[in-house]
Amino acid sequence: MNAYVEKVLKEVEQRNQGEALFLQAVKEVLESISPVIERHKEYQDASILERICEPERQIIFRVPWQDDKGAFHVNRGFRVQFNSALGPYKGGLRLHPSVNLSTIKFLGFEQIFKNSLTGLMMGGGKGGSDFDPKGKSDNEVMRFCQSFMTELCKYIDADTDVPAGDIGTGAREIGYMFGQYKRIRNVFHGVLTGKGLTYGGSLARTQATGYGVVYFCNEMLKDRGTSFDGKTVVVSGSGNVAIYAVEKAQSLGAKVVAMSDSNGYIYDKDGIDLSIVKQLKEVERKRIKEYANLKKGAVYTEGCKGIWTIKCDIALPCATQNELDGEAAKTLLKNGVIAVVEGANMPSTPDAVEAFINAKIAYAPGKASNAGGVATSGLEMAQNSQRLSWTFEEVDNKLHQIMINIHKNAKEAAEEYGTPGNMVNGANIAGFKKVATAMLAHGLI
Ligand code: NDP
Ligand code: 2IT
Repeated sequence: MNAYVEKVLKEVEQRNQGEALFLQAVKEVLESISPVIERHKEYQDASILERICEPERQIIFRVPWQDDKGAFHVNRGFRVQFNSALGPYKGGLRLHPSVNLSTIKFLGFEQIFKNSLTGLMMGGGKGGSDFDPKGKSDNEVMRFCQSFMTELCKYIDADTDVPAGDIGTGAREIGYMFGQYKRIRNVFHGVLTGKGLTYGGSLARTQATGYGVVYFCNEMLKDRGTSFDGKTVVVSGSGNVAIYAVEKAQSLGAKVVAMSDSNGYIYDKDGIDLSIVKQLKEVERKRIKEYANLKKGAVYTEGCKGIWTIKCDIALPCATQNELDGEAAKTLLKNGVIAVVEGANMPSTPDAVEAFINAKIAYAPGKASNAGGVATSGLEMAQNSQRLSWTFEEVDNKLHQIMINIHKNAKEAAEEYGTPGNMVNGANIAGFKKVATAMLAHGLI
């Protein structure tokens, strides 16, 4: 590693002690871009790395709310406005009990490079809370979302910072948050994306992340002279990203045999019936376990990590960070996996990533392959600014083209810097260069 990059990494580790996820994300990016720093002395002279690793602004706030029995609760809210070199801060809001500052900083940091890769004008940010929407009534979720937005609305705006969904934040939560923002600020504009279709949402945003993952994977398969047709696929998770990755993979002729949630996984040798999963997860908010009661021949196994022991050609991790470790990677490779393309953010541990790269399979990091979600959020912002709505086909075609471009740019950057086929390096380098160039142009800020 370049000496300046190493020095910055040490400083970042020193200043952010205990923030394991954030440090994992920073280390990967800095290692990848080391050869760029060697070639571009101007980045070091302008302390670009020190600046890019420090969020522009971090907001942490109290979120008090009342449950249905009248008891008081307090959660912690976060919004990390990481980098605005390319546009308004943009990134989702995660609602999950595991959320802390390190989680949000890792996601916000990744988002800078992901948003840059989309080619749209979006900076990087992320937010959320340690609130757990699971098991809460609609009214409890509404009161939480209203309280969360009562504070957050002071810091966001359609041209400043535009949050969206992520784990635990879907159409219901975005609706409550949008309502409260509009009520307090007395403006109706595209301050959030992932909105409902009746009040400014974009067609195809719901599908975008999952479809984008499959579009991206398809480009990698094409390069290797193959396709989804007839392939056996395993998709972890059963939320927004997982469901629409399965839908698109099936439409391209793949057989998806497994999905999961945080409790366990289902194996359906005949191919997953997605309509059952949608009903269970999108409508009834039930556990994936129920699938085995509804579909003959399907088997449920407790514990989600076992999903990677199922033999498959293509694995799409679409649940959460570090869900696929070195051991799981070894098992997948032993079973003959040809592609691992990430729908989640940082789902593979560093050991797993190394194993995939060494094995020279088609491996894509989330910041490239799941960028279709935020890209389509960017398209939602564009439609809101125009006060127009595009058709499903129009948005889907743009999404498809964006994924093709990201694949091409990451692939070319990997080649340019001497590591052909390494999409981790390619994505980090291509994403970084654009942000760094803009930061240089803006002077010392
Ligand atoms: P959802 O909340 O819709 O679904 C999350 C899924 O992952 C659920 O099946 C959930 O199971 C599972 N999951 C969550 N946490 C864990 C955990 N700790 N261990 C095992 N499984 C877990 O979220 P999304 O589908 O939106 O997000 C999935 C991933 O994709 C995340 O990494 C997110 O950051 C990323 N992403 C999302 C985008 C979007 O547009 N929504 C865009 C780009 C990336 P359970 O219900 O049991 O918790
Ligand atoms: O991780 C992500 O890119 C998202 N959760 C989507 C962010 C967005 O602004 O649509």
